Amino acid sequence: MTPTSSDSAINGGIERTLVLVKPDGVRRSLVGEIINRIEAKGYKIAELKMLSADRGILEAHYAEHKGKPFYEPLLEFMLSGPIVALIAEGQRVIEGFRSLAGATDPTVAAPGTIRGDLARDQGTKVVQNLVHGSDSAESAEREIKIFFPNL
Ligand code: DAT
Ligand code: MG
Repeated sequence: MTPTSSDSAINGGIERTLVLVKPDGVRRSLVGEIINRIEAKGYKIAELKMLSADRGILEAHYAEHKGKPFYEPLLEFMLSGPIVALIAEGQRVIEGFRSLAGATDPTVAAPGTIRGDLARDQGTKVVQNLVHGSDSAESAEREIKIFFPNL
């Protein structure tokens, strides 16, 4: 089909979201499974890296949770091993990845979701739920800058 000027409208509204595969996902060798679900849904992986986060990066990333009972356990957990940071891209990907990830609490996350299928309560102070996904356009912009400062 010959491209027409209307294609730019059809293909418009492309968003980017920050996804993290948390240390539990890397330890359990679920990086491929998680990336596969993002790609199978039709989103593009625009950037991808493995890193060991430092405390400063995590304090910036999780600033909204400072002072909550699970804040220190959350930082400790996120420091407990390497993570994978990626930018997923596509129309409504921010909302779409949150839907793929499922509810924060893996016990009640719907089957079919990453958390619902692959995670469960481990009896820890912080919920270990395999993935992070930005929750709004503002969060995505802020979080992408934290993990990909050179973009
Ligand atoms: P989400 O990751 O679904 O956006 P969030 O931003 O509210 O959830 O919390 C960040 C992480 O902190 C979450 O993935 C797991 C952990 N967490 C959240 N609420 C918690 C709670 N009540 N008890 C223990 N851990 C919690
Ligand atoms: Mg959140």
